Amino acid sequence: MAKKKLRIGLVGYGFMGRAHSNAFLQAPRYFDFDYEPELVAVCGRDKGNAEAHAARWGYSSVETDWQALIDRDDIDMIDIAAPNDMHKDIAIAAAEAGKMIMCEKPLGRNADESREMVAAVEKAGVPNMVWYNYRRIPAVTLAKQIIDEGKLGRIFHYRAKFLQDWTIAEDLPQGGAGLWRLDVGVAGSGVTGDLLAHCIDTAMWLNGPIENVSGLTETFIKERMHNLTGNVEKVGIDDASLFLARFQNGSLASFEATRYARGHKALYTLEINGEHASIMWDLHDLHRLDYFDHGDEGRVRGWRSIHVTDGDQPYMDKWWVPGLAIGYEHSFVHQFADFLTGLEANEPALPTFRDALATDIVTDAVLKSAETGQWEPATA
Ligand code: SOE
Repeated sequence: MAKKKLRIGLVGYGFMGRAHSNAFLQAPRYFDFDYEPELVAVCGRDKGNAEAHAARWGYSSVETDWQALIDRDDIDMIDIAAPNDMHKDIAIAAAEAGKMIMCEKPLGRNADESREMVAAVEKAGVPNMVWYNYRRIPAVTLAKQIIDEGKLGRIFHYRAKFLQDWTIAEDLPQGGAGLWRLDVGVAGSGVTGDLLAHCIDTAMWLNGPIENVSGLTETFIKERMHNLTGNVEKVGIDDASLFLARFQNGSLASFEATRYARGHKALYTLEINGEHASIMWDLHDLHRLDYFDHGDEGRVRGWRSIHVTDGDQPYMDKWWVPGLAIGYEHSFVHQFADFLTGLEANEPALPTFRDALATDIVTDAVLKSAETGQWEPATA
């Protein structure tokens, strides 16, 4: 039977444009779908860069105006990999044009933007998903299976951190290509929306909704040269963000994200302690899940380091032979595979825009709490 085409229009050719393009190409090579992705157009402000991206990844055309991309009737799905300040307008216009949408995280620059985006996709009834890719690392998906099977029992603690060190230099400018994450107008916030958002998405997927939070943020470098204006300007983002939380299931949590942890490049770790068992995961060793089961015989009880590479472990039957690891880019491949599987089953693929809004509600609450010094509710 002839496959149905899924004609893709990508907005953005940066780091995430590459990660997504790779996923579009790789997923159908390793997974079986009724859909056949077709890379129809890439859109970016700089025509030369868009053409270079199109040539490298196999897009058949380029656009420099995202509205023109959306207006095309040879595109079914708009993939948003542009900076955060463009997510809302592109998503709403795409929804109004009846396109499916995949959007890079965070959904909006704040929960108000995300609410508008959720309303637009739900009104239009278009399939939608946000690229919170870490859910799709096989070891993290295995953690989800273990928790859902009740193996941890009652959960007491959730602990997560995401540590980087790339903005410590005082002379690093803010703004413009590659550095828009330091510009609050474009990014919305600093590490809260960029890094804690990942931790919160995974946490709520694994451990349910967060009830309230108490946050603490700091901007260590107060002024930076702005690449677009050439002026030294106030820095509006949070460089570090920590918060305590209480989940609706009664468990207590601590979260930390910073770009000032010298020596750490992308140390995303999570740990969950339950009544019967605990799990730990570390992005720097992403194919391993550490698991402690108190039910094991006492003499041999201890932390197991599960090498999540076997065919009966999540996603791994699609890759190599047992024992051979996969990496970061595969989390995007899996996410796109899940999107296509969702289309075929006529079921939403997670996280939807609505799920990602829940994350933005928590990040807003963290930022608010850091300002008020009070605990803040983190539910809609
Ligand atoms: C920031 O450095 C960043 O690239 C985030 O924007 C990504 O979402 C994260 O996965 C890795 O770090």
